[in-house]
Amino acid sequence: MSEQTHQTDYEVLVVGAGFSGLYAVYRFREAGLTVQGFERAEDVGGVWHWNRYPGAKCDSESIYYNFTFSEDLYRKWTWSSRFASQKEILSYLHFVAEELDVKKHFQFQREVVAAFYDDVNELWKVHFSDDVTVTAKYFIAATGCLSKANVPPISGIDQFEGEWYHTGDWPIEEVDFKDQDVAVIGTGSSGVQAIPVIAKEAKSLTVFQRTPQYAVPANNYVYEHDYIDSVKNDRSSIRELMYSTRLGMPTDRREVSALDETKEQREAVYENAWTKGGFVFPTAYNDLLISEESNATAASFIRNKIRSTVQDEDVAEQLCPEYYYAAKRPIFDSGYYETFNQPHVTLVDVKQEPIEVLTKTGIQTTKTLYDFDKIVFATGYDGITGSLFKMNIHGRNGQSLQEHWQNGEAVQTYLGVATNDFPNFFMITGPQSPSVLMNMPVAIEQHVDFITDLILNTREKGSTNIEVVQAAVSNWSKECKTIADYTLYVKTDSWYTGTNIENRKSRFPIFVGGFPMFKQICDQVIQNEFEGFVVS
Ligand code: N01
Repeated sequence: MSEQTHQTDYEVLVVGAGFSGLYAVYRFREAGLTVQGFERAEDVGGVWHWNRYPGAKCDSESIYYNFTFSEDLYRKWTWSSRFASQKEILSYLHFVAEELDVKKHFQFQREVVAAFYDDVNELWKVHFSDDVTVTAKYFIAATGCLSKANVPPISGIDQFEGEWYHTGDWPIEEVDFKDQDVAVIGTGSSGVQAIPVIAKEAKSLTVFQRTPQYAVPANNYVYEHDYIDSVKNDRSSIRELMYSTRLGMPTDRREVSALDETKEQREAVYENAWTKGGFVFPTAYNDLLISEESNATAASFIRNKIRSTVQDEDVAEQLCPEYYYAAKRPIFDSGYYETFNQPHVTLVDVKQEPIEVLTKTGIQTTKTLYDFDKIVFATGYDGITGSLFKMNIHGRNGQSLQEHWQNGEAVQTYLGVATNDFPNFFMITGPQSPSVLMNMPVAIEQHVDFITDLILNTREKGSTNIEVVQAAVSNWSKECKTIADYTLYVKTDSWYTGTNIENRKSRFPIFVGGFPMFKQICDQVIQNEFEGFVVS
C-alpha cells in the first residue's frame, strides 16, 4: 500500500464528451472523485457532434439508444422516431449534459496530443495542443471507437480546388449540394446513408465503390405517443431486457439455424425481416456469422433484392456483394439501391477503375478524369485503436501504446478496460470489449460502472494505484481470439479487422460472446475482489 504523495491537478481526467465521457464524469463526480473532462470539439456530443453529414442517423432503435440508469432522465426525454437523426441524438446529449449538470466539468477545444505515465510520481501527465500540461492519478479514454477519421492516402487532395469533406468530420455550417457535381467515395454505413440524400440535391452524383455492400431497409417510422408513454413507464423492464440481450437491445433474434428450415421457410423469414427492417434481418438466424452455408442464404436473398430493385442489370451486378453477410457492420438503408435508378447518379467500381490521383478539378481514375465541385469521403475510420493511438499514450518506461500493441496488430487488454504496463489508465468500451458489436450506451454504462467500482474498491483498501497483471491480459486476449475464430468476422476484411487501413495486418480486437456473457464475467471479477488487477 502506498500513499499518493505527489499532488495531481485532478484525481480523474476524462477525455471525450460523448456518451462515454458525459456518463463517466457524472459517475466519478457522484462517487466523490475530483474529475475534469477534456474535449477537442467546441461542445458535447462526441461522434454525434462530428457526424453531421446528410442523412446521418443511428441504427440502434432510439428507445434503446439512450441511458437507462436514471428513471428521471429516461422519462424526461421523448424520441420522435424509431431511428433518430444525428440532430436529435445530439440534442439528447445536450439535454443529458444539462440534466446531469456535467458541462461545467469539461474544458472544450482541448485536444490531447500526448500522455505519459510518470513512474516516479505515479501519475499521468497529459499534454494538450495548446501546450498546457495537466496531471491526474487516473487517465480515462472516453474517446469512442470511431473517432479517428480515415482519409485514404490518395495523392493530390491538396490540389483539388473544389471542397472536400469527411463524413466523420463534417462542418457545422450546412453544405449546399444544389446544382453541384458531387462525388462520394465509400459505401459503408455513412456512404449508404448520405448517398440518397445528396442525390436529391446534387446536379450529378458519382459514387466510387470499392466493395459492394449488403444493405437492408431501416424501415424508420414516427413513434406513436401512446407507445412512447408506455415505454417511459416501463424503464426498469426495458433496462433489464437491454442488459440481458446479446446486442444490448432486443431484436427478434431467432435461435434457429438457417439450415434447419426449408428454402421456402427461409424466404418467408427473410422477407418478414426485410419488411420489419433494422437488426431483425441479421438476427433472423443464429448461425449467420458462424456457418458459411447459412450465411450464403441471407447473402443470396439480398442480392436478389438488389437485382429486382436496380433497373440497369450491369449496375445491379456491380452493386451485388460477395463477402460474408454481416461480417462487416450490417447496413440499414433508406432508398440506397433505388438511388442508382436515377439518371444523374453514376456508379464507378474502383476495383475495375482505381482512383489514381485527385486533380485540381476532380478525380482521375485509371480510365477517366471526372470533374467535381465537391467530394465526400465516406471512407470510415481507423476504428477501435485509432482514437487511442491519436493521443500518443505512453505507459511504463516511456513505451507507447502503439509499440505495446504493435501498431494495432497485437492488441491485448483485460476486459477491454485496461492493459498491462499502463497503470491507472482505463478505456471505456476499449478493444476486446463487446462495444462495437452492441448498443453503445449499454456497454458504456456497464464499463463506466465497472471502472468506478474498481477505483472505489481500491480506495477502500487505502490504495490508489491500479495495474492489470500480464497473465489476466494474455488470458483474456486468448479467450477473445478463441471465440472470434469460430466466426466469419475473422475471414472478412473490415474496419473490425483493421484491414481498411493500408498495410495493416488483420486483427480482431472484439469480444464476440455477447453482452450478457461479458457482463457476467465482469461481475464475477468484481465478486472475486477485482481479480486480475493489483493495487498498491
Ligand atoms: O465506414 P466504413 P463508415 N478508396 O469503414 C471505402 C458506424 N456508423 O463511416 O469496404 C475507395 O464502414 C470502404 O471500402 P471497403 C458503423 O459502426 C454507424 O461508413 O474497405 N474506397 C467502404 O466502402 C459503421 O460500420 C452509423 O473496400 C475506400 C467505405 O469507404 C462505422 O461507423 C452511421 C477507400 C468505408 O466504410 C463506419 O462506417 C455511420 C479508398 N481508398 C457510421 N478507403 C449508424 O448508426 C475506404 N473506402 C447508422
